[in-house]
Amino acid sequence: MLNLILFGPPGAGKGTQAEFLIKSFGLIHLSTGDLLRGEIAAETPLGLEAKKFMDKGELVPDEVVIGMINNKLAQNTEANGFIFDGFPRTVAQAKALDQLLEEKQTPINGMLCLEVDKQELIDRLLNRGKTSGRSDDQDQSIIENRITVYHEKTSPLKEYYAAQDKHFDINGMGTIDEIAARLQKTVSSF
Ligand code: B4P
Repeated sequence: MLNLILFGPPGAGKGTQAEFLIKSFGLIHLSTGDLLRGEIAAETPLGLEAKKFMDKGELVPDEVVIGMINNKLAQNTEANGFIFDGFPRTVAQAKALDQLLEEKQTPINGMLCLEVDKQELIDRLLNRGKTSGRSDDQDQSIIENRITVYHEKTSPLKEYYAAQDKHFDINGMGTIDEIAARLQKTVSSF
């Protein structure tokens, strides 16, 4: 059983690199961003609520996101492990995840934090916004708010996982293949 967290600011390459890790290690991908966008596309009450926050670049309330992850874990009891992409994003979410995994006796093995310069993040997201249709990628002020929210609410999680000896910084600058190789090397050591 291997449980990994892919961590980093918006545009750091979490979704991109998750695809490589899933193939290499046979894990189930749980991206809260993708799950929320699925709820929005299906126009569910949860999606309509989440959209109000996502359109402004704010975090969706913890209880909404934790409930969604809880459901997905319950639906995948036979999995080899999970890659949590974009989750947890607050200390409350991290504590809830630890509790859910403790019940299954399958703790997090490592939290992999992709480090990328701010201007590179903005360039990547504006570039994706040209084709993705994601409104949160099309406006520089919303992107900058997402990066600010990351520094205020999400980056303190590095200390949370460092205290458990589970925090690993990965250089997220360079080509997608170069970064995938760095991640692969770290995960192979677990
Ligand atoms: P997410 O969907 O998680 O979006 P993200 O942070 O932008 O990361 P993503 O994985 O999509 O992008 P990537 O860096 O791979 O979250 C969106 C919103 O949902 C949040 O703002 C929040 O409102 C809400 N939300 C999600 N989870 C939540 C939670 N747990 N709690 C509360 N709210 C939550 O890639 C970005 C771009 O860079 C892509 O176009 C990619 O092709 C490109 N790229 C990647 N690597 C590259 C490289 N090496 N070189 C050049 N380009 C690269």
